[in-house]
Amino acid sequence: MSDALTLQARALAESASRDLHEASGEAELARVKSSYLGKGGSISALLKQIPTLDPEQRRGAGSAINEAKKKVEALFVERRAAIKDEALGASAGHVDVTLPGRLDWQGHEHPVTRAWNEITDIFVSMGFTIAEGPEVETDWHCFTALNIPPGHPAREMQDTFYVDDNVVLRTHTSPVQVRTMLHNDPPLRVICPGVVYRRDNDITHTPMFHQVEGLVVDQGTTMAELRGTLAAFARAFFGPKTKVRFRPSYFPFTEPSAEVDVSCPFCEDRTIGCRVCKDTRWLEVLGSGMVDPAVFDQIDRPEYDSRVVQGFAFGMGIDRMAMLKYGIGDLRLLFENDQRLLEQF
Ligand code: 2NL
Repeated sequence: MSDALTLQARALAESASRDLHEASGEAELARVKSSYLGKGGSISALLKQIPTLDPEQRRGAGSAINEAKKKVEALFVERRAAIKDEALGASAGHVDVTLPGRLDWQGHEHPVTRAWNEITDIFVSMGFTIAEGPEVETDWHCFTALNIPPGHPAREMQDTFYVDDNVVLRTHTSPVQVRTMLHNDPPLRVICPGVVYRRDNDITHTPMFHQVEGLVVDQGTTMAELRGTLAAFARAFFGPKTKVRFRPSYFPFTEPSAEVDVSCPFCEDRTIGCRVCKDTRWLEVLGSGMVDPAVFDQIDRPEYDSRVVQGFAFGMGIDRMAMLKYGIGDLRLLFENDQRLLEQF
């Protein structure tokens, strides 16, 4: 009898070992374990028979059954760990297609780029063409051709970055218009957007900034055309209700010259406390004027005879236009590339 139980116990331990090995998931493993060691399990049934044995037979059979029980428990723990490892190993080599995808980073148009494009689009829609040119210029293209003679304050060292005695970083985009006149015949309608440099660095000035200049040359061009063109531009850029006013001014390259103000687009119904126009109701946005005949005289081509052609020209800071239109209060924000600013555009 005791020999029979001992043999049965060993046979059960062996079959349990096979069954546990074949079990493929944790749930099946638990079921196999229970079928041997659970309440109605086959090894448990053997244990229940121990009290029916003769006392001298109990010890041998008892230890054989206990050994079988321990073996099954140990195999179960070992196999459970192996199944977990298999599951991890399988997922490491595969893509979980149910995970949410990683989105591409979205870029943002810089407000200066946006203003640059809006301004040039408006003038292109009026029939202007776009011209660009070098940022490093000769003294002649940048100053002399524009009626700024040697000794004029605009070309003094504190304003201009000199590369050498005759070469400068352009302080405005006017040299592009000079180059355009040297290579193209009138009638001419051109705008020149670009980067310019001045030796200035404080709250309202950066040593590099952006400018758009425009030039029209034709026969019979008048101040009225200048006024109409710039008023139409201001309404297209700031909105149709925008009012414009022209104030007399001075530039070495235009005569007469006029400063253009637009009605403040931020304080339509407001009476006090406008941070943009400081309650003046007007914003200064453009410099302009009729091209000084002395500029045409510098262009050594019969097509630009100052007794035959007239022209008007204008210039504006793109950075300033961006600040005014998008309500950016501090110029330095445009040059810091802080994502929190850029993400708003
Ligand atoms: C301003 C004023 C201005 C011009 C630029 C110009 C160019 C040529 C001939 C005559 Cl080739 N004039 N440019 C004229 C008037 C004003 O700019 O406040 N700029 C930010």
